Amino acid sequence: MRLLLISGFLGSGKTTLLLEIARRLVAASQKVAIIENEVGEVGIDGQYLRQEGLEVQEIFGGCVCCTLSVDLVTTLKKLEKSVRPERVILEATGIARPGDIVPTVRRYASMVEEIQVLALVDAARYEMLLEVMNPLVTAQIGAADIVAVNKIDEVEQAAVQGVEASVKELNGEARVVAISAEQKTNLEELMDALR
Ligand SMILES: Nc1nc2c(ncn2[C@@H]2O[C@H](COP(=O)(O)OP(=O)(O)OP(=O)(O)O)[C@@H](O)[C@H]2O)c(=O)[nH]1
Ligand SMILES: [Mg+2]
Repeated sequence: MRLLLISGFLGSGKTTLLLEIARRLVAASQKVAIIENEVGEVGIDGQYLRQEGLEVQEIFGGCVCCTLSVDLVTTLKKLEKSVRPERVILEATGIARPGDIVPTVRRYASMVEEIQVLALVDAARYEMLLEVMNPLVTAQIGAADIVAVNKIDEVEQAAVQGVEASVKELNGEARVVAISAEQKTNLEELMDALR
């Protein structure tokens, strides 16, 4: 199985984007499973998504980047046995550092052949978050293979370019795509990066 890890600060649009990606993969005949990691209550309707052909597992009450890393490995193993998905999409909590999740998966979940890390940033709040939450935001961007600059429908084009430039300074290797998960803008380009 391939694992797509979606990180990004609280409210950056992770769930919205995850559902769009999952639906596109299912439409392309891939077997997809979702793992939702929430600190508090679960914000996704697993029952409803199962009707769409998406298997959903929930891990809540902590972060899979630290206290619940064992639960993540257990859940991946369980999925491999029961569903055998080609893709697993994991929504991390907003405070997760992907750099702490990837080594655990590599080491203890051998059925995961490939890990892609996607960091989502909210174009409208990027500058503010970079200032207030600098270590977390820079860690999320730094660990990403792909950075999606989201909510471009909310800001001017010049502001989007400013965010993209700043992201590229923090991570020169990552592919950067400007999107609107809600308005489904540029999602094809993003899907291309996930192929
Ligand atoms: N304008 C705009 N709003 C968006 C976009 N994507 C998501 N949102 C909105 O942003 C809010 C948060 O979206 P979620 O998908 O729940 O974000 P999240 O990162 O999963 O949030 P948490 O799991 O609580 O950290 C919701 O009100 C979405 O409708 C976008 O591209 N444009
Ligand atoms: Mg969410």
